[in-house]
Amino acid sequence: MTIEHKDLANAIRALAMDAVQAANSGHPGMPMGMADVATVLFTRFLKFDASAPDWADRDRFVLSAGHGSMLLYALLYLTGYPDIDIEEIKNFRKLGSKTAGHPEYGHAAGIETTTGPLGQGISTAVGMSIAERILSARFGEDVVSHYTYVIAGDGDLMEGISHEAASFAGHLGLSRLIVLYDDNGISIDGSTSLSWSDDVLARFAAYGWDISAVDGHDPDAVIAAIESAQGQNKPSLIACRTTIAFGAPTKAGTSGSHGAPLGNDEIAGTREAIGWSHAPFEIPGDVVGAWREAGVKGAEVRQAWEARLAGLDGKVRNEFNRAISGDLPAGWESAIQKIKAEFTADRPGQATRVSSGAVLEKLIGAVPELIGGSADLTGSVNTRTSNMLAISRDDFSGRYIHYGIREHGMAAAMNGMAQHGGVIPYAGTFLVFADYMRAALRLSALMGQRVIQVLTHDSIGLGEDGPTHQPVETLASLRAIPNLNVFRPGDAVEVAECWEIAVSTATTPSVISLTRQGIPTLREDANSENKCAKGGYIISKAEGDASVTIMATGSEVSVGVKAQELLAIDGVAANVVSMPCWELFDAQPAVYRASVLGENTVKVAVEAAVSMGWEKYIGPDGGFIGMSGFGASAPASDLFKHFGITAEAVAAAAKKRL
Ligand SMILES: Cc1ncc(C[n+]2csc(CCOP(=O)(O)OP(=O)(O)O)c2C)c(N)n1
Repeated sequence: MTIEHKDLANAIRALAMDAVQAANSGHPGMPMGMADVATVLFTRFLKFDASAPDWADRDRFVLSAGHGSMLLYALLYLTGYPDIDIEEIKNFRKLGSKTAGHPEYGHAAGIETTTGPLGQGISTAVGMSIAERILSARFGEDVVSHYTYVIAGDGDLMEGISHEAASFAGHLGLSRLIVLYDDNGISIDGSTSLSWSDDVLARFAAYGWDISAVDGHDPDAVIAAIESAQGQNKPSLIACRTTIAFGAPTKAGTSGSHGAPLGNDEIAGTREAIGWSHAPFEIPGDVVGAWREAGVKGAEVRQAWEARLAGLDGKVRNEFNRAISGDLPAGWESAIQKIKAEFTADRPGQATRVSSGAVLEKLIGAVPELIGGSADLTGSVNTRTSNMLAISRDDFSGRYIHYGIREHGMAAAMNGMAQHGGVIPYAGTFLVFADYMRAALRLSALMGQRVIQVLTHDSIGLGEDGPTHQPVETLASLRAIPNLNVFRPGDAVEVAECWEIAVSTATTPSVISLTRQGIPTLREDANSENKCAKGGYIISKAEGDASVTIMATGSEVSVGVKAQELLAIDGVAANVVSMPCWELFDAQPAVYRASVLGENTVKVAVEAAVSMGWEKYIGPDGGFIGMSGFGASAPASDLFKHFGITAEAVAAAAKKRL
């Protein structure tokens, strides 16, 4: 029997409805509606080899409408990806299975990104597409030339982040980004007309995208649309008009099929309607066979690519392999050593954002895969070094990205760049605007991506811009995110050390929180030991046995050192602990932590932020000097006095407890 398109698509439909029914949970509608489009994409266009899921020049496929995860799991099973067998499909959404509720990044080979929060997937894909262009400019079209395909739903395109991301993709003319929009007019509450009347095609055309609309159940129309999209010099949106839960006799076209099992009667009716008589989880051998052919088709293309890679100049090839693997260039740390030595010799009294710029001046030359950027605050966050050229739609050979005022889109794009591999993205904005990127930053942490956020103007110390710009709760809220290293370096040397950790930490994102205002250099030593790597350490030791431990981060470390001097005058010995990264400190052995914090000392913490979290270090009886509400607009030095964040206050808090 010849296998037709309809048989291939129906295999997806059957697996989706049966797996959701067995799990008694999940979203059958979207996979059933988009089965035709996905079949066309995976059998005709997507460049992949199921036996080599990590092949560097594969096309990327992002399921932005991640609730339709059964679509992806069915595709991975049918095309023969090693991680997903029929047992995994049967165990959909069960504890410990690879087929989790939303396709979680890293859970199984073939899953490019997790897209639970709507809008993130399409925005992440923009970053993947940027990375592809950057690497292509660096290593040549022969070894880097692939598409990024996205399936996105109404929900993705309603979310604000998709506006930022699509606008930026249009600006950069990302011609290898092709979005297949599941235009089914249905979301959870019912018809999308309840809340949405956008002209989506006109919107994307206005962003500078190529647009088209097709019947998503007509494979020939989908084929023609993708072929046309591939030839454009801009990103493409193909609106695929589909029926959610296509084939279901009463639930097709209704929101009832969006996120609940169809039920046994409806499933039986669907089997009849689509002409699929096989038992649940039974896919006829010839249908699986036809799908598996699609899964191996890319092997030849991959081998041809491997031959091209092998033909490259040895140095270039090694460099390509190194960058893609995520390993850093040999000897890159000497850039950090050099700048640490300069800082300890010059002892600058500058803002840590300025020190960060000086670190980058050295680092950019040493680590060619670092790609910088900012959300329109380049001069304030010091992320662009003197030699960096900006990337533009005509030239991706630069190393700097002007993301525009799109913090959320920027953070998502950075996730995509990191996931793509071959580049390490860092970018800056003000710390208080971390809230604008939070959902994407949470995913950086969840997915374990090496992205580095340079977040400056990190306290009332920014001064006159006032409380709208002065973060008080932001550090605490970022520290609450698991697997995110929040660095707040206390002087220039610590800035260099925190950068060293951030660049070399492959599976944890970093926030580097930096001051606007000048602060003194405290560290005397410039050897190769990275003291910040332990998260916290005694930066200034008391003479004699300490009865007080003062803990601080960032600009308040020098406040702590002054308080130490005041206490010494009164005969009180205090150690000052700099705690640039709580997460790293908490990961140290208990003995180390105790040796730093002191066993029976009075504890006082000082940080120009709210106290939340400090309890774990200062205990119920310790002192905290910081903020308890929002800031105010005034010169920084007046604000520190006004809010009582002074050495005198720290010393008094310590003495009160002795
Ligand atoms: C940021 C975010 N908000 C809300 C949700 C919950 N949610 C999951 S799917 C969905 C509706 C999506 O509608 P659509 O994209 O049209 O999908 P379809 O109904 O076609 O499957 C919602 C609100 C989410 N996953 N992410």
